[in-house]
Amino acid sequence: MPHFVHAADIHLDRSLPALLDGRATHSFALAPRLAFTRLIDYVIESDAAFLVLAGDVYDGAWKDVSTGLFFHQQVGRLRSRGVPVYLLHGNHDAESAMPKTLVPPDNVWLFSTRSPQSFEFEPLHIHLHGQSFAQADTRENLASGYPRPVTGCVNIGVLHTALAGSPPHSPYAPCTVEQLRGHGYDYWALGHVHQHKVLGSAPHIVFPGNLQALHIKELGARGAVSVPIEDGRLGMPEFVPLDVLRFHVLDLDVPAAVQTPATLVSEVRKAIESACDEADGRHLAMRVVLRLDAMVHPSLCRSKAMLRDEMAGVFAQFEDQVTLEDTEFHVQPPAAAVASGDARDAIASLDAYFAQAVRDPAFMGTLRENLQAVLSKRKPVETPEPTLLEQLANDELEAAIGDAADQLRSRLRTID
Ligand SMILES: [Mn+2]
Repeated sequence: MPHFVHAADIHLDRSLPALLDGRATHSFALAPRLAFTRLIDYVIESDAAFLVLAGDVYDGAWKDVSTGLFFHQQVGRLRSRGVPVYLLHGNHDAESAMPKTLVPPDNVWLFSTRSPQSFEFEPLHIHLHGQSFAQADTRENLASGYPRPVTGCVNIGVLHTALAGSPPHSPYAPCTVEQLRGHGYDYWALGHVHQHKVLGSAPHIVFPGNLQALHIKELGARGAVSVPIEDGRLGMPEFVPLDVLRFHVLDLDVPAAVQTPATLVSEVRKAIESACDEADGRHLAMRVVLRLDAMVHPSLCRSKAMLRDEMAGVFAQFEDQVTLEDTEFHVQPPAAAVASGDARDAIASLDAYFAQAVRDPAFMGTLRENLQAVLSKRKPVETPEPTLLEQLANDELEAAIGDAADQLRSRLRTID
């Protein structure tokens, strides 16, 4: 069955988080390019009639011309097969944001920035209407200027927009779903919002989401949308995952029975295995969130540096499937109210003492002075997490006092 493919927000050559750099084995830096190659493969293999790109194909000004050459190579694979590409520029690749460009291949139909422009995919009498961004910061309602639908034909509106506001996305080219619904088109091929969303079926109003997730806040599968064309009408859009790397948060509420690094590692290993089973063969960049309770897990809470090393140790075993993006700790401090008798008094007065200490300039001044003697003799050491001494040397006294308080609390608990 004939169909077309709608994608957006490819952000070619956006560098993925620094945390993932230097792990060349997984080519993270190339993930947006690899996903775009997959998109073109899909267009070819599924024999799509045409491809619509609804903005932010580029992440901004090219570092060098290789970004543009890559795009040409890929759409060139469609050119030789007679497949047109309808291309719209959004805020990231607005005319003003792109000091250098190349003349596009002749199968690419680029929507004008000056006024709405329409193209016809003649074999199926499908009309596409769109306007590219001249400036990144486009605040006018572009859709209101789009032409009326061509009667008796399928009409597709191509638009980069945040609709009536879609935080955290900037409120560009604002418009409402009601406005789009009332415009008379059959399909709105939207871009800008990175989460895949279908906002209606008559007409279809669709954000394909970004083709490749770019950071830990963009979880789950990413891809494009395939839209069937049946007897001069459009069928139900179908999401097609085309990403090469997925972000995942492994949020572990550590059970009370887990008391040693060995049992914790075994829990984490199981969680990694089940996440991999659901990843559809994609490499995962995973953030581990360990939720611990200082009362329940006193020995595990004693050293975050040790836990960090253990997490790195587990993930190293899954090198070809998973990469550790970061480890986060949420330690529930022992509340004074939960302790009993002397322990409760001791914890309560400890809490009061520490709370007062950080607010007392005289105390902090004396502490800083006394520490100078020790710190001036220390040799700097490289550790993934600042040690107490490093924190002190960096004048992070408050953080150091907080950590010291946590340690004292968990020790109070163990002698209880
Ligand atoms: Mn955008």
